[in-house]
Amino acid sequence: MKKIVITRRINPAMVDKLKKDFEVVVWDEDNTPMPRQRFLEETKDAHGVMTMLSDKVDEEMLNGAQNLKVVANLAVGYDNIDLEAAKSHGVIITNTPDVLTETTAELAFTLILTSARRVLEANRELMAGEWSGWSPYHMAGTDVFGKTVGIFGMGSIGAAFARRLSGFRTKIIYHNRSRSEAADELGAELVSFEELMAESDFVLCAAPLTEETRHRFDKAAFDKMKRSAFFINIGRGAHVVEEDLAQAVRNGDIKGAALDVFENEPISDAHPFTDIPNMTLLPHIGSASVDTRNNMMNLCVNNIMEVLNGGKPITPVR
Ligand code: 8YV
Repeated sequence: MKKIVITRRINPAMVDKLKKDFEVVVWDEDNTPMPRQRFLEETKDAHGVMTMLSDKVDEEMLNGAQNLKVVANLAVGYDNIDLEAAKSHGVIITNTPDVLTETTAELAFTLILTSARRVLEANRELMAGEWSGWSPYHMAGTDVFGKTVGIFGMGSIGAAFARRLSGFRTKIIYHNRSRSEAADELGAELVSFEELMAESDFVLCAAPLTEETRHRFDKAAFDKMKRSAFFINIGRGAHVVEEDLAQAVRNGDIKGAALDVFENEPISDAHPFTDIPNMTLLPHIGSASVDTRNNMMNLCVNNIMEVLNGGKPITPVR
């Protein structure tokens, strides 16, 4: 029987589906990944693997996994995977595009409004019993309507986010490797990185991580932003030089930031971001709705089954 390794607890119905035809090993501890050593051990004789972000699929792992045919990554991003190495070992990599687009755009929208309207600060004040009364500027935030929103990375998530802005009468500008048809339809304007940073009241980073975008948001980039502007990141933490962002927010060079992703996840309460009040921080939950996570798992399971049954992957990474 071919063996499949799954590095997290997933929907049991999907494990049962796989168990009909395969031997399945699941790391069944909630919220913790299969430890690296165990991952290397278990994948030695595996034919298929379902991974998440923190599982590194690299030369070391691939060298040890001689039977491996397919790795299904439970994410649209695949920066945890060495694609070149996978190719040279003849291993197919799949991801989960499309099924998470709308859910992730909703989280981006949640972040923009939460930070603009100081929702977490206001909630913390109330919960701490510190709401002492009403005054005109008490917890006064920033309007989103009528502002300029800049999107870095106009892929499907960036476009789904931009579509949601239509009721807010915002001007939308974007920076992308190439012109986007979806953005054109929304009347969004393609601009340089410098223009994006300088003109936006809200900058949303929704790009996949590449070597060109790694640490793109550094001091020089934040220095270009308006002092009244917000930075929002739902892409990858490594787009940002975190120290530079912390400084920019602390010094008041920008108004605030909202982040769902960090360079080294998970972060703890010792991370410098956690004592900055005008930072909205979430534990990488962009695609975390039950429906979407089920759809993502289902797509991974189907990709693995297709490949191991001699068919073609449904959503291969190219
Ligand atoms: C994943 C994500 O759920 O799809 C991505 O790239 O960042 C999230 O949707 C997360 O990475 C877990 O693998």
